[in-house]
Amino acid sequence: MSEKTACGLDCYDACNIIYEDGKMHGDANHPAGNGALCAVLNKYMDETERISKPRVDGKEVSLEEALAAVAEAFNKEKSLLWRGSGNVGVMQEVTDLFMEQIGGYLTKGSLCDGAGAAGIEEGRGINKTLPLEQIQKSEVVVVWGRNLTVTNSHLMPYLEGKKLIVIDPVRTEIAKKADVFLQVAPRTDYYIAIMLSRFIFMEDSENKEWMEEFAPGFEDYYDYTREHRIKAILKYIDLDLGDFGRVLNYLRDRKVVFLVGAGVQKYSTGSYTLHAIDSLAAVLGLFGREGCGVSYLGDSKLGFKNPFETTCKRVSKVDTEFSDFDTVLVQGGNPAASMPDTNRVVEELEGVENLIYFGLHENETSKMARIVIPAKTFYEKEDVRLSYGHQYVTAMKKITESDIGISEYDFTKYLFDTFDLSGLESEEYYINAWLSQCEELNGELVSPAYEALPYSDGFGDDGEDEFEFIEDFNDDFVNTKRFTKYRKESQNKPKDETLWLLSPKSKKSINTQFLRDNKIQLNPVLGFKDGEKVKVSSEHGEYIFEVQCSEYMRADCALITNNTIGINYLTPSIISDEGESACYQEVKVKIERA
Ligand SMILES: Nc1nc2c(c(=O)[nH]1)N[C@H]1C(S)=C(S)[C@@H](COP(=O)(O)OP(=O)(O)OC[C@H]3O[C@@H](n4cnc5c(=O)[nH]c(N)nc54)[C@H](O)[C@@H]3O)O[C@H]1N2
Ligand SMILES: Nc1nc2c(c(=O)[nH]1)N[C@H]1C(S)=C(S)[C@@H](COP(=O)(O)OP(=O)(O)OC[C@H]3O[C@@H](n4cnc5c(=O)[nH]c(N)nc54)[C@H](O)[C@@H]3O)O[C@H]1N2
Ligand code: SF4
Ligand SMILES: [Mo]
Repeated sequence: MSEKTACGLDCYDACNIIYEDGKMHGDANHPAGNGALCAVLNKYMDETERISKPRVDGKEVSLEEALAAVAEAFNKEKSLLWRGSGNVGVMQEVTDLFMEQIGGYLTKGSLCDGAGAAGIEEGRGINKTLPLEQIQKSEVVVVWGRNLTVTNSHLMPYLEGKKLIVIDPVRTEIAKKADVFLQVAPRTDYYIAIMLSRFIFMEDSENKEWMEEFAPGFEDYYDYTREHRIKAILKYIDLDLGDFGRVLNYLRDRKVVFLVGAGVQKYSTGSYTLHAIDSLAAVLGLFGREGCGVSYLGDSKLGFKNPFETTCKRVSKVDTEFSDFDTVLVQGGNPAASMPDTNRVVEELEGVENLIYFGLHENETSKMARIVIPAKTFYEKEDVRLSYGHQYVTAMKKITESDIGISEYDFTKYLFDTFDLSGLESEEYYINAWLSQCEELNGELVSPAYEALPYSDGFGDDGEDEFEFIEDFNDDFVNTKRFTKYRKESQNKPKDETLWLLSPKSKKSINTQFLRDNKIQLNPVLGFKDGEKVKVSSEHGEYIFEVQCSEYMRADCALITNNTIGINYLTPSIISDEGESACYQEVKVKIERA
């Protein structure tokens, strides 16, 4: 007997999984997979111990007792649900319905892709997903701040035979395969996109015909690009005209797809960067054309009517003031490690009377919680998997049973029953509410927002708007006083000794789930040795890491993957200009021998 489900982990690919004779394997027929699952699923997930027993005040108790403690905690005046993305199935949101009933709070904003998504909305109105078949039909692929072989590996077959441009501060695996690789200074992508637009206008390679119909503001955008001084900017971004020339050779009159990742937008200016990249794509006329487009983390729920929509009040997910609440339910997340500015977060969480952790694994947050509720894994419950990387939707079937834990639906049902509330439909009702809105394409379900050629009619909700070019850029970070302290300390030295801190994803984890790390990657010219312990500090905090020398790094960057214990002691809890997003990389760090 075989059954199909989908991987529920937070990942672009949303692989389908076949369960056959007690074994799991990938679905070779699924458009977003090649039959192979990744090492995270095959190995690291199995090796990670799950929480098997509920706890209250440090003591193991029965599930009934733990749930009773949860109910009592929700009798308090002010409560908050802070949900992470440990499982991205839609049923995670069913708990919102209970929060609505008790007048509780939810969060708004994003630890992930919110700044970039806001920039996309500025230009296009809505953030539609670029279908996989358009990537397939392209001639040139620009991988821009997306670590494809690690975070989106099932897209690799789509790149075969294509010209490849990679823009990244790190010589990643995908960069090594590139026809052109720009090892750029971090946080300069806005300028790169503007300069590329400017050069395209200068050499008359712009797609005027397309712009006249869909983006008539292009004359103003041309003027805007001309306000940017070429010489000064090239110096600032550390690139020369030859670099731009090599990229332009591939962009002219080709079918081009940009695969933009989270890396370019972990800054206060993240929205401007995506808006500038989209504006570049518009100059080339890449929207609505076969084999062309910009792919970013799409809005997976676009086009769906969400049965879990509520009218709850919301507080920021990025700098959440947990201690304002009597009861905080952390579901599917690990804020004590994954949120920026760990010193602040831990202090805030310590101020919560009833911290409830509802999750699978022991982590920094579960250790602080007064009540711990074990969850079911995505193999053990019914759900629906949407994707931010492609258009396909999969019904997640329950394929294994376990005595451990409780599903989000059953948890919610328990609370509705205990509080004597009405209005919760059956689990099946909600599953169907999502699945019944999908359409079918080549035997697979696809999102109701699916269009073969997004934006071919135009932009905005109804496709009747024009594309809006970027027309301003606010940056109060670079060349301001924020780093005076660090600059002063290194004043007697010839140059700024602080390094940009990059924190991309790891092959061995999904965020803080599964294998954790303790390394910092540094270019050997900085003089540190492999295995050496260093104290890394920023204006927000400090932590000790172990050096791993890497020639693939720029000398002005340090890299600590986001599964590394202690990383977020270094990061700021500031919020992006647009999109209410975290700005993990808006920070420079100092390295000293520990
Ligand atoms: N420095 C730095 N920090 C970052 C980032 C970065 O780039 N740099 N990236 C950020 C990004 S993009 C993201 S998305 C966030 C992610 O941060 P979080 O959303 O906090 O996710 P995780 O830290 O992976 O924690 C997920 C937890 O979910 C639980 N879980 C898994 N499956 C289930 C389930 O089915 N039910 C329940 N109830 N629980 C489950 C597991 O116990 C696991 O510990 O991290 C952010 N943190
Ligand atoms: N194995 C694995 N897969 C995952 C995850 C995981 O934890 N592990 N997490 C999932 C989640 S939650 C998300 S949001 C996605 C994110 O996946 P991606 O979009 O790939 O994002 P990151 O891994 O954060 O970083 C991508 C690249 O951006 C580069 N970069 C950093 N700063 C800059 C910059 O200023 N400019 C440019 N051009 N590049 C820069 C980094 O060096 C890195 O190579 O991955 C998902 N997939
Ligand atoms: S983590 Fe990503 S690549 Fe791995 S099986 Fe899940 S969806 Fe596929
Ligand atoms: Mo994410």
